[in-house]
Amino acid sequence: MAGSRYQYVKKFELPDPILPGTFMVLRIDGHAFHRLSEVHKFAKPNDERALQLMDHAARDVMNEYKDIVLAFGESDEYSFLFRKSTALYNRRQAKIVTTLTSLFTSSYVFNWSRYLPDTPLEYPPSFDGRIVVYPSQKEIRDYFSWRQADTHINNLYNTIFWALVQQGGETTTQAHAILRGTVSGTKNEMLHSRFGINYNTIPARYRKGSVLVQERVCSLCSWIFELPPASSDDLASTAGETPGTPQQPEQAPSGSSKQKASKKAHALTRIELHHCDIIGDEFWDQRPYLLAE
Ligand code: DGT
Ligand code: MG
Ligand code: MG
Ligand code: MG
Ligand code: MG
Repeated sequence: MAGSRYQYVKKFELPDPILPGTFMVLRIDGHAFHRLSEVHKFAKPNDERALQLMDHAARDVMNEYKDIVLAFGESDEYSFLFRKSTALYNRRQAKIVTTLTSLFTSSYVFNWSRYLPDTPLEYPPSFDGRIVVYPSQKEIRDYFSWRQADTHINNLYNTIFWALVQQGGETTTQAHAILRGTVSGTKNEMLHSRFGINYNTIPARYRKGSVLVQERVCSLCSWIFELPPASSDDLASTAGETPGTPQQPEQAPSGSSKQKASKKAHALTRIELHHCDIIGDEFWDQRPYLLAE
């Protein structure tokens, strides 16, 4: 079809491909969640409902985009790892970042009332998104180690900080002053001696963050454990954390026939939520497919 004389402006839209043969990580982070958490009175230091809502939104993204093999969440952020050879949207950067960040955001809003039923959403939350590419497995391991180490550092600080304020009667200024320059051993000891808290008994969700992983399930195992019949390659498991319901409703499988055809080649998978260590080798050694070519 011949275009109008205005069509030349289309040429100003430049391609923005992501380098082939590299690992892509998409990190989504809540915009100004300092304010969102204050306005909606999130529990300090950790609000389990808000964290579960984040997990739900991330799971929705993974159910829709099967090329995401792993996701890690903490606080108001989630990182998504794509399988190395993904051809999602021909690896167009803006298309991937905007579509997935938008889906995450709408799921967060859509499911808000399930997790915070007594807290009306006061204004529309938003998230930023960025893709970083990494050349090899080493950087991917280090990336996820970096995020999980961050979870630990922040959680330890926030736990002792809010114990000092909420139970110790310190002002926030005093609490900051008390903690200034302390190493983690001192913080652990202070938690124990002053508040009787053993850091290691704090829920793993807060200490380790959330790990959503596309686990491989063989069809024999799924038969033994009476999982749904293997008519689809993806069981789209949504083992639930929704308050009041043991299981989230099954997600509609993603649509295009192209995606369906490519799924045929995959093993049975289900998305599972863990709060486990991802810094050591064990997690990765058990799942070599996460970093496969
Ligand atoms: P940004 O990302 O530059 O737009 O700004 P913020 O305010 O989102 O800052 P960020 O992402 O560095 O820090 C996350 C904020 O979210 C931080 O102020 C604490 C808050 N937040 C996240 N999870 C929780 C929670 O479970 N409970 C409470 N009380 N606050 C939380
Ligand atoms: Mg930020
Ligand atoms: Mg933020
Ligand atoms: Mg953040
Ligand atoms: Mg369009």
